[in-house]
Amino acid sequence: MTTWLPRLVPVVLSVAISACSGGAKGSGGTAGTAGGGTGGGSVGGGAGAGGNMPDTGGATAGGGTTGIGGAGPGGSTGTPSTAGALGSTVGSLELYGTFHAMGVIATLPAGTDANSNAVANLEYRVSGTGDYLLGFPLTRVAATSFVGSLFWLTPGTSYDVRVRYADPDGAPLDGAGAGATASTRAEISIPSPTRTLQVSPTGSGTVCSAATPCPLSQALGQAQAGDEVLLAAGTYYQGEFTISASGTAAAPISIRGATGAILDGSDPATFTWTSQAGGVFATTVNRPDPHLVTANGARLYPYSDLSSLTALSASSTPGLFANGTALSAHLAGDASPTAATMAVSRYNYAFTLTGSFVFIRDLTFQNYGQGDYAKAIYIRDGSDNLVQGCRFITNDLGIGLKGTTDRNVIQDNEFSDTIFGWTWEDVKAEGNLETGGVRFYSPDDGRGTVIRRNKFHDFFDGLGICPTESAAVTNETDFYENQSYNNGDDGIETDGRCANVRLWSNVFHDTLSGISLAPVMDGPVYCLRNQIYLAGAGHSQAGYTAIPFKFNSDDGASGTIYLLHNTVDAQRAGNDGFKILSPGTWQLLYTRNNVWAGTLYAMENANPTQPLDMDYDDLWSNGSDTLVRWDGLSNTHLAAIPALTAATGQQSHGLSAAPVFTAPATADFTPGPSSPLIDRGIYIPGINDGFSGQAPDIGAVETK
Ligand SMILES: [Ca+2]
Ligand SMILES: [Ca+2]
Ligand SMILES: [Ca+2]
Repeated sequence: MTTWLPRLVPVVLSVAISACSGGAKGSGGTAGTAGGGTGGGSVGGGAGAGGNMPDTGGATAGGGTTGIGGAGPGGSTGTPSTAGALGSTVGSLELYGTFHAMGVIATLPAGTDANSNAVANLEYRVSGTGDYLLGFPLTRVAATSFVGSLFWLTPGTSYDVRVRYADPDGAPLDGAGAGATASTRAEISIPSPTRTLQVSPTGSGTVCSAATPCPLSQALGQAQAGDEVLLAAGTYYQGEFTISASGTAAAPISIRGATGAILDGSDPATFTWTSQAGGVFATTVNRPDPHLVTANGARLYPYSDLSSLTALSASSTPGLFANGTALSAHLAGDASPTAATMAVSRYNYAFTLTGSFVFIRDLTFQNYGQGDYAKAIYIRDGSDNLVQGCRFITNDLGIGLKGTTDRNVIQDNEFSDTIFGWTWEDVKAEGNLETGGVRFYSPDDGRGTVIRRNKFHDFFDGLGICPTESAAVTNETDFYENQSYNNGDDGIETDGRCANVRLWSNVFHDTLSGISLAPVMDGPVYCLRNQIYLAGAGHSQAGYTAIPFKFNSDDGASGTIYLLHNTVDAQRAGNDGFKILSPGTWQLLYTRNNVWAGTLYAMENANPTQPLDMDYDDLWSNGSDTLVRWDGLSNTHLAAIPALTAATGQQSHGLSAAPVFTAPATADFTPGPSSPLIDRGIYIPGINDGFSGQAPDIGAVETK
């Protein structure tokens, strides 16, 4: 899979950049020419957006360029700002760097922009190196508060950042701003341990050497900063370890598995199963409330009473009923559990981390599912921890985070369950199995979580990355280069308190919905260069179809959502490329340079009262109905882009053409040589700098 992560080249070409062409609509889809910048400039102007735009397009500050559109970049660098020094300093600026991004939070003194019509433009450079480049403008989130992000930064690098206000009311705010300098986060380095504590499943004593390994509990108790706890191969039927010690950046506490090291939350005891009426078998377990029981590796549906279990009332799904230590199971074909490989959860969790700089690597976690809120790893007020290279197989939850949890990194892991085949309604009725691989409990006031290069599959929701509540001003969560597939509801939920949350270059397939933003409270949330195909999967009795991006919610209002350079290819028959359902309210849904390829409609909008600003997208469907269906119009069926634009004001530079991907059947969504997507997008500063050819390509992948 091609991922697209342009790097800022800290060399600024001396290119003449014309000022933004104001609020005028750009010309016919050429989005700036390389090295010159003539087109575009159309994304401001508040088209259909009810004044919520972060940019107003027409405003210029001190002769410089503003707005999201405008001049094209020169060569492979970003576009230099031509605005010169800030007029004066106003307000304050907070920066928060992650590896490849940086949150920017700008605050004005109360009353500075009483009519709330100023915009906050963003400029940045590698510290001390030449001209400032244009970033993506900030989003107003309150009367005096703006939030934005820088993308594609280099880890461990200092950046000068400044916000420059453009206020149509002129002085004193217009041309003024604030600057600050901060570094992105350096990549994690894992130093060699100062001491290795060797552990085995049958270890004993306190020595913890290779010759005489100790129990896991002993090594964890001894571990201090710089130590590594090394688990030899084997299955550890253990759990509920709380690790309160902390390492340091230079000397973390490492907990690492040798190949074949498995932490298993199930009870290794052999249970005696007694046949009951109706194909049910019963036993007594050693610890009450085993929520998670598997038979031959497949999770049993947790029925709420014996009669439901006997009848297998959840779509005939094999199941369990637990009542204290009394456990009943009903397998397929009324088979006896004695003839199956059974796993009965005994532990609620493997590790709880309350400290910092604990690095957990290369371990398998399975069968943690006893009691309420079970999870394999619980990060509780712990920061700067790392979970890397681990395999999470059938736990109630892989990793849960709660409290003050800053800068935890979850990377290169695989999370899975076995419930993709269950019906949507049965999972909803059960109520506790929508968790997936990673979840933030509420409240989570931390910032800077990075979740990257993981796989999430065979869940209901792949994972969720926004807590319901957070006291932090922004989350600063990055989710990128992950894969989420075979999930019966959402590939990922960002539902909740979600401000400065960035999702890029992820792949979602064979899920019902791809990315759920329902709602994303406060915002902004950025979805960039994600690929969503074969949505509409799953097993719903109601016959739900694909919602590649989900906005509908009755749980509250979303902030501003940016969908830029995503590719949706429905592929599965009878599904839309883009679908807005009701109810739901949001500040603004802003889309540019996306492919919405459906097999029913390219796009449906069943919630037309909410503010949209959509342009430069490719709308395509090979279905037999019209291109677009849009509620609230005298003719809800629109056959082509001009009719859509005339009726709704959207997509005035939109494209409707078969995308001609290189090999969509094998998930290569690179535009083919004859693709109409090539050079058809609009330049967006801070987002698609460094494009090839004459302009950015529409969709997730830029041709080289
Ligand atoms: Ca003003
Ligand atoms: Ca969901
Ligand atoms: Ca191009």
